[in-house]
Amino acid sequence: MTLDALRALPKAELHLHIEGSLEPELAFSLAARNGLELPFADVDELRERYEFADLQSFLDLYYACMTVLRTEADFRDLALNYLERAHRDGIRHVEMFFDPQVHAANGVPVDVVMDGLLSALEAGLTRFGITGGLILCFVRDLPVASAAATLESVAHRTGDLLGVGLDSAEVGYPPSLFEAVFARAGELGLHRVAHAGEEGPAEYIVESCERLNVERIDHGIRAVESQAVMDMLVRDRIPLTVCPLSNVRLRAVEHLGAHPLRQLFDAGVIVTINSDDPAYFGGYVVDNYSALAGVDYTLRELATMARNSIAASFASEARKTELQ
Ligand code: ES4
Ligand code: ZN
Repeated sequence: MTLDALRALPKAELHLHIEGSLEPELAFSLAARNGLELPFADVDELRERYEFADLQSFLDLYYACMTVLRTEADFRDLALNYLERAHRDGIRHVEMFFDPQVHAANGVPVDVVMDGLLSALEAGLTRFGITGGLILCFVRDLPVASAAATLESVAHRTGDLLGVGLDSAEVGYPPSLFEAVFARAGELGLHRVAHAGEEGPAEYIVESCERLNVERIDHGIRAVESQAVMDMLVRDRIPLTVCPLSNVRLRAVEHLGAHPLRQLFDAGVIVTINSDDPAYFGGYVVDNYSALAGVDYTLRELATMARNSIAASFASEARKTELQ
């Protein structure tokens, strides 16, 4: 199966932390532009750190690199870089996560972040015809009150957001902590998604559905540990945004051949393929599709997952029809 065949499939990317698309070269050039020092000598030394033991060891590096993102132009350049790549890979629609609480801690107001990202999305639409939007993620290992305040700070501009999500360190931070915040997001007319069952237990997937009313689960791979959770995902048609290369790099899965995606797909769960943090995990969306082709997924199966990604997106029905 050729890369071109995989590129040609109309696809949506539904699980992308835009800060995770920060390549080392761009990180150093933004650091220089902003008069900041990164704690690495050069691009090669930074790349050498891309060896992770688990989610937390990745998050430590990810948050360190994010400190170079300071201005509206930084966020625009970051997202435009991603969109150019996405266009080459046949991505027609993208729903981008961002972490405003982390940027606020670096002194960057949420409006600056959103304006930069929205400006890139506008350019992506006119230049490449890529549709999409922003999903504001709450960092689950920060206080719930910080998440609530962040949501209120954007309540006047919910038209600039598709929805809210929940990310960062999972174990020990159950979804139920964020029940009131997600209820408020629902009142504001926002879509809701959450990372669950990446490193955390299958029970967090159920909790996200029942207490946070999420419409999709990000990762969700530990669902395979519970037949009841698998049955719920199939029955309620809850899509999963699976990130195969990410799971291998963060050692949630030993190797691609042992990835739970096969069980999920065969059981009839609506699965989609995504990159998560492509600069850090050795691949963008098409690299994920291609790696799966290398462990015996057929073009027909991969095409089903690509179609799932369009159907599971928050694009308008008219746009979905156009892309299917
Ligand atoms: C993340 Cl791979 C992953 N998991 C949870 N939170 C994240 N934030 C950025 N990448
Ligand atoms: Zn993620």
